[in-house]
Amino acid sequence: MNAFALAGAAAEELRARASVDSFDVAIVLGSGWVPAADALGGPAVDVLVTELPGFAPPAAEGHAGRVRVVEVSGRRALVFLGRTHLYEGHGVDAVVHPVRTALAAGVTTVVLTNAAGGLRPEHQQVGDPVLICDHVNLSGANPLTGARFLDLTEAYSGRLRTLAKEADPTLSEGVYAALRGPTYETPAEIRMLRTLGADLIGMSTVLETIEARRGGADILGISLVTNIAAGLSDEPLDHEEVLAAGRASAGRMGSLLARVLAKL
Ligand code: 6GU
Repeated sequence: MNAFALAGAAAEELRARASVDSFDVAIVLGSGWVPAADALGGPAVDVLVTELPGFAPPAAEGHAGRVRVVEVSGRRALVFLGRTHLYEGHGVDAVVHPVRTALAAGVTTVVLTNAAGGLRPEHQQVGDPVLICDHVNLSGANPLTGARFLDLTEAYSGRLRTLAKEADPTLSEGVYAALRGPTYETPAEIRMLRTLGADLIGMSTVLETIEARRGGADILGISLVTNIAAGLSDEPLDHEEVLAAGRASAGRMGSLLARVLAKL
């Protein structure tokens, strides 16, 4: 089965499990955001990705590897708890499969969240959510390989960013740069990325954004600053710190998402 047929089959299975014809919005929760899922409320139906066609086996990490069907603020949402990263080695199709599945299930708005390193400690603090206004794709991959040109002038919807700022006026905006990982950057790479105009650094999101734009969805991207990048603080980086920042901010992130969905 080709990648799009697999996504269609996964969407069909989700429709059947949830007994609904269509969904309004997809939310992809990055590692820092999975603890926020419960703050979105319920009642919810959880489906293991291992029971859906085309999903890569989840990397062991908390309660990742599930898709939650839940109504939030009157919107039917598909919430992906965790994602597949390019560095896991399953390829680009596996990385964008949740987005393809959501599009096949009728979604027209995609909220992509991630845990990111902050490159501007002057005005970013650990635990801050930041709206992604643009990206730099340094992953070395692209889901449109083999296809043709796509405009990305406003990949992250200005309308949705305005809605998010109405929900939380303290939100700032930043440019998200994605590297392939899985190593964190060296201090020299961080200096390079600051020079390139990046404000946030991570290993996800950009390929999903490209695929969602291909499908015509509007995208809201939100990074949770979980650490200050290498060389900009005295702290060495470790993944546990990234997850802990997410846990500490779960309530705030969950209510931010619920308030944004109410405005869609
Ligand atoms: Cl500092 N770098 C990358 N590539 N990804 C991250 C990160 C840093 N912090 C959270 N995710």
